[in-house]
Amino acid sequence: MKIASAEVLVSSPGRNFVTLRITTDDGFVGLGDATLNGRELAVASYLRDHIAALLIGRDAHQIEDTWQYLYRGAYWRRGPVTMASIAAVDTALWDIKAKVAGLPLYQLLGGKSRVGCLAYGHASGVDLPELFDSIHEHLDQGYRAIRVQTGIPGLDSVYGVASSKNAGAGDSGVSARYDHEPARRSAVPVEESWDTRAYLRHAPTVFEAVRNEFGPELPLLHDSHHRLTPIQAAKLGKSLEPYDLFWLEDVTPAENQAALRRVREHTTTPLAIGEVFNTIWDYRELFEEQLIDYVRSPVTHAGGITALRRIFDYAAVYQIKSGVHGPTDISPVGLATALHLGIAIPNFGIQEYMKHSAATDELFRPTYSFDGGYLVPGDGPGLGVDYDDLVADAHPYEGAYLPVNRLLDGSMHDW
Ligand code: GCO
Ligand code: MG
Repeated sequence: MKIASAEVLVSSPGRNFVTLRITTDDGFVGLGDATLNGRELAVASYLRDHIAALLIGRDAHQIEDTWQYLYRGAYWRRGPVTMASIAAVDTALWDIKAKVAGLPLYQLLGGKSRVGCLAYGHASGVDLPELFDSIHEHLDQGYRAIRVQTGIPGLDSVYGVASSKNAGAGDSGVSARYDHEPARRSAVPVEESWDTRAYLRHAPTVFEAVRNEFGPELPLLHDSHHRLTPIQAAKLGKSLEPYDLFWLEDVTPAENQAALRRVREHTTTPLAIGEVFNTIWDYRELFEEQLIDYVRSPVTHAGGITALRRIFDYAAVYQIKSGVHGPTDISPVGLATALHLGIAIPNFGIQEYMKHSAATDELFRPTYSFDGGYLVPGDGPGLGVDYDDLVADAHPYEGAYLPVNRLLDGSMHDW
């Protein structure tokens, strides 16, 4: 079974998605997500200009060999553009293999290990009343685990927080309160401001209020988006201990993994990291020294199913679990892939889940379901996701950027 075509599809049903569609000579079709938020066209070019032609005529069944061919063969290893491109090829080939077998993809990964993948949603508000409303909305929608982000007194807008008072703000370029809102379109990134001391003072008061209102049971998560130094992160982890977080995410910048050693020395708050990591090598120190509790890499940016499964197996040796990145800038193809993997692996932890817009679901027609707090992949052959060209034609690419962040004196900061 040979690969006959590899098409790179860029569409924008509210936000931009890059999708690879591989078709075999006997007519099987597989999809892979290659979306890199704010840098989409770089991946589209890598796939179109440097990979597509290499795939034609290859045996579609040889997934591992194709992965090695693209990774080792490029010489220029790692990086989000390369690894998102390889991920899309890998995922599309797994989709095809499962369709040929007539099985949902998770069956090829060992079958179900659980009834569903526990999901967490994004609740946020500029102040406590708005935050509480948002948590209630999420609970009403069935969520059983909640990420909590709020505004900080003195700052106009904060990453991951959106509300009626501050429409449009959101960490992935969409409103976190109303997940289905479109990406912010602008010729240049929106600028936000940041004050770490105000944040460190405010965060524990928010979690105290949330625990008082919602009780001790509800799993709560929080994302610091790489903004702290190790000692600040240690202080935050310690100050949040009484509120029993499920995890504290991305406390320090991802480049320096050793920073987490300092954080770990000081706090028992569980740590999650990895949404911007793209290979198994990024985790070596973190796993072997048991510095983290959850792996955040998405299939889309970490080289596909072949590579992420290896990362999870390595993590399992150290009792570290999955916590796959799943904001709306991961397409339904990427989310479906995470669910097939998540339902099969032994060390599943939790899955991030923000609902996509209606237009996005119309385009990709995902068959996964969300019920009682759990996400379950579709039971048809393959990934259970489609691509409707007619719908895509109505939603052409439009440039959109993630925000940037400055300290109050104007210095650029991690956002
Ligand atoms: C999360 C993330 C995202 C990222 C976004 C960047 O935990 O969901 O921090 O929202 O900011 O995916 O494109
Ligand atoms: Mg995050």
